[in-house]
Amino acid sequence: MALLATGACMLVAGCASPEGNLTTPAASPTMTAAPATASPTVAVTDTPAPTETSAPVTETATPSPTNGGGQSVTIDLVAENVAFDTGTLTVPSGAEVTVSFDNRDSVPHNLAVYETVSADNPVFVGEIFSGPAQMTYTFTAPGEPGIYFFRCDVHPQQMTGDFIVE
Ligand SMILES: [Cu+2]
Repeated sequence: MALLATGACMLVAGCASPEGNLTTPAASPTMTAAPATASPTVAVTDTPAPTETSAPVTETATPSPTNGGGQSVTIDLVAENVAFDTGTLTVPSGAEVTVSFDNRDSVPHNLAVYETVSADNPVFVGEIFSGPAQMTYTFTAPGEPGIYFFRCDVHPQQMTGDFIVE
């Protein structure tokens, strides 16, 4: 059907192929029957506009201004065999943090949070106590999001982790 239409197109002036006729009518010498005004206005728009917006979308993670907004979180933390059961503690910024600390060792441990890994600027230093025993720590998370540092002050080499404030 399409072939027939294309053949008929040779005879009809101004007929444009639906596919976009690439054969320039004036160049073909066999098209003597075609009038001189054989549709030179067939706009071959085969230039795909490269409108790919591959720019990285800058995700502006707007931190919700809930600092000190009364958020509270409870974290279970276990110390056993001179190791914490997690290497990461995550809390919302400015939240009231409650840590249920379970020391299952007979040796003393604690939880202490600092601003940096060099144990600068303590955010919170929990009481050191021997187990097996449990203690509940409560403190307020820093208002500024970031990666802080926590450790056991008795075992600053073995018992460390990231204290992440979101
Ligand atoms: Cu310890």
